[in-house]
Amino acid sequence: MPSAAVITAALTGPIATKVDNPHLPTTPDEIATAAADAHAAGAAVVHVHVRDEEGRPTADLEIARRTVGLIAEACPALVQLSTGVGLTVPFEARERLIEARPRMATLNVCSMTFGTGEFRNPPDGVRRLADRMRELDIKPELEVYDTGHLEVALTLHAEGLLAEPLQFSFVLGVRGGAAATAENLLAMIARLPEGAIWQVIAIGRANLELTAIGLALGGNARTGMEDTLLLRRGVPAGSNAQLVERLVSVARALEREPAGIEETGQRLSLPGGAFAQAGNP
Ligand code: KMH
Ligand code: ZN
Repeated sequence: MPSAAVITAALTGPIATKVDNPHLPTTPDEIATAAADAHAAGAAVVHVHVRDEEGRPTADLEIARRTVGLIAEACPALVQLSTGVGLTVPFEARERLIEARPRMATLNVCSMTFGTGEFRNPPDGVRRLADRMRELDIKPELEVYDTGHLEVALTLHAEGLLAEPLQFSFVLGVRGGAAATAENLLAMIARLPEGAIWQVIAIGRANLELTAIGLALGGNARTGMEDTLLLRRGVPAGSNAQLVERLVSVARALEREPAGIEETGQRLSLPGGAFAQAGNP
């Protein structure tokens, strides 16, 4: 029988603004409300970027702490804080964000060209961040934008910096990373170690198709206004919850029920159990 699919809602991201879509949540309160609605629609995990008062991506620890706390008050969804933050924020500020003590956080394993900018993830910094995540019992999601990044992640594992099960996001369609094609996805899946957990993050037009292919192949799935502002071609998303509802219906059509919090915690071997209080040191 096919397993349940862990659905992640990427609520905000670093790039879009309310001008692009007025429903984009940007303040801690808006993000917490969007998290609760996305959770009610079927998301077990919420992937969170925070913004400053001007709406710019920030690694401000106080804003992150407030946001993680408000989400924990609003719903039991597992909080995955982005340490990718945004291209304008230095790595050394980004890595401190995990001191806000989310249950999960992203670990971008390589530097790369990212669209017209640069995404800096230096090897020593990545190792330091992975080490600190282990110390704090924060589950890393390994962000892999190309096949070479996957090899670096496997090296980190071989060095003892990552606990099993390894959790991967295959990010496809960033200019500077692998293109959003089924062939690229299959090549990456073929290199996964036994027992690894994975999902597709497909940027742009191929978002829904590649997410569906990922689900059909046994992966988990992510949606949300970080990845797409459109419900379908020409139709802006009215909320993150609407995007989650759409993804849940795709998953169910493939006989993949959305995984609940407890099952997600077990599948990811989250330390402290699925319901350990988010935001607590
Ligand atoms: N925004 C995506 C390209 C992160 O936030 O650390 C990947 C992502 C990674 O969500
Ligand atoms: Zn992100």
